Amino acid sequence: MYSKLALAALLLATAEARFGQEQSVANIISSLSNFGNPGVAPTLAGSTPGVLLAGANACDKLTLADRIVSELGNDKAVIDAAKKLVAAEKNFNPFAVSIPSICSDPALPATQELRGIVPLVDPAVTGADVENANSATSLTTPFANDGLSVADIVKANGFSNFTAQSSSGSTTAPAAGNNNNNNNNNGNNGNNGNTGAVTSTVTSAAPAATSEAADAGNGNDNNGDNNDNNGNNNDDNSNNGNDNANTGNDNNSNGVQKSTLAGADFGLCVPTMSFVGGRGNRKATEFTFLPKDPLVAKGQQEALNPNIITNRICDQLTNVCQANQAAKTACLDAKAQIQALGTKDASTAQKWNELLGFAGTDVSQ
Ligand SMILES: *[C@@H]1O[C@H](CO)[C@@H](O)[C@H](O)[C@H]1NC(C)=O
Ligand SMILES: CC(=O)N[C@H]1CO[C@H](CO)[C@@H](O)[C@@H]1O
Repeated sequence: MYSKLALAALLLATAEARFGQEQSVANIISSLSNFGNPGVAPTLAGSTPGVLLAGANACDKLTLADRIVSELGNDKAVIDAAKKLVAAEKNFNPFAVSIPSICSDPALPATQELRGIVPLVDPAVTGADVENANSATSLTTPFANDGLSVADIVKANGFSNFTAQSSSGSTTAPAAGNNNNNNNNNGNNGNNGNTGAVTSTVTSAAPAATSEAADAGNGNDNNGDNNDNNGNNNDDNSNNGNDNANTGNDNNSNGVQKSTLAGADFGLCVPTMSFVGGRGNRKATEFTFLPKDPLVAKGQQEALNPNIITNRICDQLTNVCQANQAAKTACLDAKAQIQALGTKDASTAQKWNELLGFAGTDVSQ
């Protein structure tokens, strides 16, 4: 058991190390504040991490790169920043899939200066050395791209170990490597139910949204099962391209940590809360509450009063998370309990997380 935990912790550490790049691209975009209307560059920068998360569509970052140029202009600094986004690595949940997804929409990116650039991929993926060298080259010397999607260009230049994803979200597994797997088509429909069972320890939202040790304890055993199912889905895609398989895939691959509450699906979000000292310009001894998941926290100031944050989290379940009714009901119930409790310390955040099925989440970061 210990070694399993240690392994999960190691995998998380690796996954977390890779999350930093989302923020580094966001920083590059936010440095463009001299361009466009006031406030536009920070808004675009704020949208950047979201399109690089495991749950995002692979085409979203290309659409955002186009927007950066259309809203901030085509000064070289803007183009260079948008290129970095096109070339950026998009996360994937290593517990759910073993290969990245790349956009297969030939219309994207629309901006000519951004075309012919291919993305970085996780160095752990077989073939990544070729792709990552290509990505670096493409920033200065774009590849031939006429009528081609980024996925086409990537493939034409020697890397095919990825899932092609259209703007609408449907996916096609790579042709290579799956040809022997026709038998896996049977039973594919059974995979559609995975949402409830997935207990991935990696949240696509951010490293801060995950509690390493405790999550590892919760989710470990199920991870293996999910990996197997995902394998089947991919194989089925390559053979049939059928829609049922794709639906199943979407549910499995969003990579968001699931609640242990039966029936509660928090959708794209992990609704946990932290209690941290020294946030913003506060003294190190002044502790505040904040949602851990950046998607939930977006636009929210840290608060001394936990009820502000619980209220926000419950609102966000409808606004951005696509949570189900059971999750929303659990949230309102937990909100009332926290209010009744009246405490304002780490135990308050811990209690909240526990009430929503994320017991053991590290509230200190
Ligand atoms: C794709 O990469 C994964 C992860 O490294 C590896 O397990 C798999 O064998 C690779 N597939 C092909 C066809 O190279
Ligand atoms: C079985 C299952 O949970 N399917 C869901 C997959 O995701 C879609 C879109 O979010 C839902 O509509 C399905 O119910």
